Amino acid sequence: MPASLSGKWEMISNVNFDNYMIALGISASLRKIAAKLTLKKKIERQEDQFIVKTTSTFRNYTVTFKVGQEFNEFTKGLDNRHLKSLVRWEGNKLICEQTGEKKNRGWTHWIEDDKLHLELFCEGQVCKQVYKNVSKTR
Ligand code: ECB
Repeated sequence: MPASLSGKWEMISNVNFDNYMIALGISASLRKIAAKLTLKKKIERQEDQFIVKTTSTFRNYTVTFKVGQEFNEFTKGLDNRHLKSLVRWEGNKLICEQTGEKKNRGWTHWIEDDKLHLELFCEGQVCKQVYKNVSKTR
């Protein structure tokens, strides 16, 4: 059973995504497309280094970081902003703070009941997504 964030995941719920995208300033036409997507995550971890790939039939987004080490993030294909991002552990939650033009922006990942949970937040809006594990087991 998946006890870590690593593996392949597929979205099974997505709450308040539209308001999160509005907070990011995403256009109505793009939000309409994005709202219909079933997002997938592939998370790879080597000690303190993570690679998080978010994929869909429309666009993909990859971020690579080391826990505790600030990095420059460019949200290419999302809201296309330049951020200073920093990821840390808080208990079993992996928390990213994304500093830039938008206030109170970031995300939190954790495992609960063998599901990958994600909160995406921006300027007071919180989008809550849950992913089921689709890693091949053999
Ligand atoms: C990669 C799929 C993007 C599909 C939506 C395309 C356009 C809408 C523009 C912006 C919407 C904002 C976010 C899209 C939602 C998910 C993309 C990744 C969110 C994220 O920051 O995930 C973190 C935590 O897993 C790792 O990058």
